[in-house]
Amino acid sequence: MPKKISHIGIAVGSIEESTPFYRDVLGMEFEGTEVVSEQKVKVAFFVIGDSRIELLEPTGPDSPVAKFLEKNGPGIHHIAYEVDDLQLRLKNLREQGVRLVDETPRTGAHQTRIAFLHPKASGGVLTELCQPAADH
Ligand code: CMX
Repeated sequence: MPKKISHIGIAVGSIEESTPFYRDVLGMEFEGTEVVSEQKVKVAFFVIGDSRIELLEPTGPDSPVAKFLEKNGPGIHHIAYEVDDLQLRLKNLREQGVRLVDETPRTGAHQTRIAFLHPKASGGVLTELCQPAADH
């Protein structure tokens, strides 16, 4: 069973311009930014209970988030569930014939191991599974 919602990813054109809404209007704690080069995004995290809101800004025109923004404009991009057995889950999902974006885990923000399920597998919601780094 997934342990919790790790974060909700929101695609934005500019983290700088979007930050005041989350930090100042909603009053959430800003945790910092990080470039996730493997995913071609810059991310910013805001703490909400035991979860996060993750703002996603593309770092180049070939970023999946750039494509999303072009097609849909800013908005909710994905939901990430925290798990502690990512490899095993991917194996089980493959065996169930679930359409995956990532067959094997990749590196996400904070050195987490992540894998995406295709939005067509879940009725249109891009789904991420994420396993925290061992020393997290
Ligand atoms: N949520 C829901 N549906 C989405 C979606 C999203 N975020 N992104 C794409 N789709 C849908 C599209 O609307 C399209 O549907 P239709 O065929 O009905 O029009 C379909 O999926 C294919 O989309 P596309 O625009 O043609 O884009 P691609 O197939 O090239 O890529 C996807 C889609 C999901 C495979 C790609 O975006 C991907 O690999 N995503 C995972 C990686 C990622 O998003 N990284 C950024 C975040 C990293 C992080 O959080 O660290």
